[in-house]
Amino acid sequence: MDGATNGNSNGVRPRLRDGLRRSRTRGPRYSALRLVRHGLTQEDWPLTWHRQPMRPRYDVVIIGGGVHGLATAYYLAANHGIRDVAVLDKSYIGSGGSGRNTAILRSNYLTPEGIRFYDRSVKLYEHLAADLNFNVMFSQRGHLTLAHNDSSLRTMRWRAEVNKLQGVDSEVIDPDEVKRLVPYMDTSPTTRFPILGALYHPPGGVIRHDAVVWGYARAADALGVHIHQDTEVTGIDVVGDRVTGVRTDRGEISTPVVLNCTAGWSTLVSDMAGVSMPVQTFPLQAAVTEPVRPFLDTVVVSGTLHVYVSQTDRGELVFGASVDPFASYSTRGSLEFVEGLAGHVLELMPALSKMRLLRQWSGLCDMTPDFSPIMGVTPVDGFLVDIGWGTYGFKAGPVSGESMAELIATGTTPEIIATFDLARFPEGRLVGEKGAAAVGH
Ligand code: PYC
Repeated sequence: MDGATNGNSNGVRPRLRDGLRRSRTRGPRYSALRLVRHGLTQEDWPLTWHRQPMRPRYDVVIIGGGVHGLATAYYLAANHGIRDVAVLDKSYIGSGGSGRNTAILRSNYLTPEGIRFYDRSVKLYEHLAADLNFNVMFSQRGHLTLAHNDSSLRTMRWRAEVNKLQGVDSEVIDPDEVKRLVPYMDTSPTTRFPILGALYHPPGGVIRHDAVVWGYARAADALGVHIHQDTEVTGIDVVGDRVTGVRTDRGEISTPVVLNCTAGWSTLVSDMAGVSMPVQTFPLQAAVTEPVRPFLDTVVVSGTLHVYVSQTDRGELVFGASVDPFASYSTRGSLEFVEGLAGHVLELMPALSKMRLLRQWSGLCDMTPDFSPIMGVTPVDGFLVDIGWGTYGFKAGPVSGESMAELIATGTTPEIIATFDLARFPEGRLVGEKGAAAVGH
């Protein structure tokens, strides 16, 4: 595998390397002292990121201003000194999957490759607030995946063993221990779906997803990256087998490197470069309740009941389910979802029957055949992808950004993402992660 330029070293990498500067230029730092000063002087805070004029040329153009696109831009600038980078989003940053997911982080996957990859992401998330000087509110409160039958208990044991071998903290616990962690859970053996045990993953938790997007945007902007919101890509120019630029509704940009970091529209964007992807897009719905006093310390997932729930710092319960059972680009909520969700939540925690839902929403999930992403080079030189993120994209933002930035800067695919290449589909090297998806699909 040859890296960013797909084996073609004609110009892109040397030029990018020429611009390599390692200093980590930062904008004004947030600190308690600044907070007091701003309070006293009533000065305006500086803009978190800036609206820049669009240049006719960039070294790298990233399509998609979610966590993956912004993290890639940040690591290109911070780790490799590549700052002539544009991030384009057809709407506002974080308006896609990054602002619509249920913000669960974990690394308790099934395959060694998947576990190592998501574990690196959790590690980067652990230090993100300090790295970005932005409070991303990562709360490592533990993550429980319930098993309601023998076959899921067997999968939990399998995952626990592979996790341990990879150095990731996971173990199977019994219903009494589940009850200790979640006192409101109905763990009695007479329920319709009795809990036989659970995979407990202490490093898992939740984060403030918008803060992650804003933190990466602020840090990338401070390093010279241009973030262009409301800028829709309408075409990708390919000459011979090499990318030469993108067309947008605000004009054309020439560039030797285009990275598709879109979720939900990844096939449409890849089609523009003439690269077809084994991806189908499904809506995924979620909902949030009114706030109540804190009572749920862990993240709870039930694959059998197709539900996951966590409590925010404000006290709301955040719920999600499996993807809708039909491919679609619709982001409308449905009554069927809310009815099914409520029934399933009450199977687990009957005491919640009086809680009221506040809001529901939906996002788009690009599902691949093996429930693993597609990352790396494509048959078009300079056209790279970081797509196929199903229902697990947000948790992979930092590691994806770090590795895609390395690929672009060095031209070599980092080992940690090598297994997620596009070529695995024709070559039959699938990385089956369905058994570790949050819920059944
Ligand atoms: O994979 O942890 C997960 C997840 C949570 C919600 C959707 N996917």
